[in-house]
Amino acid sequence: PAARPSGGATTFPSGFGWGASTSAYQIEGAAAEDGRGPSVWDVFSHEPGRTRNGDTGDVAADHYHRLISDLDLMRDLGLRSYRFSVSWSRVLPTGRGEVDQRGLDFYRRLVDGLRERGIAPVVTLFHWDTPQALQELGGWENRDCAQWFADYAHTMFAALDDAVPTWLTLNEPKTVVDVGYTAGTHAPGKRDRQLANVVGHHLLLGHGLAVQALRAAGTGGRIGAALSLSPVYPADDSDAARGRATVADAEENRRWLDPVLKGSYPEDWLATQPAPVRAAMRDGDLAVIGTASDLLGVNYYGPTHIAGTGSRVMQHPTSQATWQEIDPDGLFDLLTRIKRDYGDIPLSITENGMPTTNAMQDQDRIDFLRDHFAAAHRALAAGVKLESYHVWSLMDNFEWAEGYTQRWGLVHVDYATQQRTPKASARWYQEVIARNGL
Ligand code: GBH
Repeated sequence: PAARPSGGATTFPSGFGWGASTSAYQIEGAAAEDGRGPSVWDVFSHEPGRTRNGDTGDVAADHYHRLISDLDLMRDLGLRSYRFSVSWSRVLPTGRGEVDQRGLDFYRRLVDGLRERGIAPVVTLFHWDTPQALQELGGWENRDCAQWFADYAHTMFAALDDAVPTWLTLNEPKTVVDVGYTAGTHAPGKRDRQLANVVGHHLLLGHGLAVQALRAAGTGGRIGAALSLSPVYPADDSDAARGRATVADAEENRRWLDPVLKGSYPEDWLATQPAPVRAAMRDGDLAVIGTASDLLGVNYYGPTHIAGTGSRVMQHPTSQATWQEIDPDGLFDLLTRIKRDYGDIPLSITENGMPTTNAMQDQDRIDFLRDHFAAAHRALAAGVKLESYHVWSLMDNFEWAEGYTQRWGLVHVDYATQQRTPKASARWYQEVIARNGL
C-alpha cells in the first residue's frame, strides 16, 4: 500500500516513481529501418499542409540510433520510471501476422537497459500510430481492429514478459476521436463526429481485450489505460454555465472513465449518441471494456472552463500551446475527484508538462512543475493513491501537427546535430528526485 507522505512538508512517499514520458513516433525516427512498416502518422505527416513546415517523424530525435546514450541520460537525471510507447508497425510491419524480430529486439534492449539502470519501464502499447496496413482495412473504424490490437498486445506481453511491471493500453483515445476523427488535424485526418464515436468505442473495446490478453498470458505485470482528463468548471455561476459544464464533463472525462472503471457509459452522454453509434456498442462489450484494470494513467495538462453558451473560455494564463490553461489546482481537483467517484485504484500521472520557448533557461517550466508537484503532494496528503509522475517530455520531440515548433522537453534537442542538453528544468528535476520532494 502506498504510504502517505511523511517528514518534510513536501516529501513524497518513499519509492515514489519520478519519471518522464515520450512516445515512439515523436522520438524514434528510423521510420523505414529494420523492416518497420508505415503508420498512419507516416502517411499523414507526409501529406502537404498537415504539419507545421511539413515536419515529419522520419528522423525525429533519432532515439532509435541513440538508445544507449539516451538511457545514460535518463540515469544521470536520476529517473526512477520511464514511460515510452511501442511502434506497433515496427514489431508487426503490417499490423498483424509476421513479427519483425528486429523491432522486438529494440524494445528488449530498451527495457533491459532501463532495468540495468534502476529505471522502471512503463510501456504504452498504442500512442496513435496505427499501422497503415490496418488503416487500409478501416483501422479503428473496423471493429476487428480491437482484436488486432489485443493480438499485438499479446505479442508484446510474450516478448517482454516479466521485464515490464506496468503496461498501458491506449494513450488518450479521446484525442484520436476529437483530433484524428472530428477536427481532422491529426492522423488519419477525418472529420466525421459519428464515425469518431464509433472509433472511440472500438478503441475502448481494444483496451478491454488487451487487459484480458494480459491476464490470459499469465506473465504478470499490471495494466491500465492512459486517459487525457481535464476538470471542467462552469465559467460563472449561472444555471446555463453549470448545465453546459456537466455536458462538457461527460465528454472530457466520464465517457472515458465510466466504461474503463465502471463498465458502463454515462446515461447523459449515451443519450446524445445517434443510433449508428449505439449500434456499434454490442451486448457484452462494456463487460470487456470494464475488465478490472490495475491502475489508471492520468494525462493532465489543464482545466476546462465552460460558458453558458457551451463554448470554452480561458480563465488562466496559457502556454505556447494555446489550448493549455495553466492551473495546478486543477490537478488536485482531478485526482481527488477520481478517488471520490471511482474509488482507490492506483494512479500514475502519465503526462504533465508545458512547452517553452526559452531554450535552456526554462524557468517557466520549473515554476510549472514545482506548482504541479505541490498539487500532487496535496492530493497524496488527501489520501489519493498516486504512485508515480511522468513529466511530458523527457526530451524535445515531434509535436504532431505542430511539428518541431513546440519544445516540451526537460532535455533540449538540437535537431541539426541531435545533441542533447539538459535544460535548467532537468537539473532542477534531478534535485527534486534526489531529495524526493520540493
Ligand atoms: C498529449 O496530448 C499527447 O499524449 C502527447 O503525445 C503530446 O505530445 C502532448 O500531450 C503535448 O501536446 O490544437 O486546439 O486542436 C495532450 C492532449 C489533445 C492537447 C489534442 C491538444 C489539440 C488541441 N492534447 N489537443 S488543438
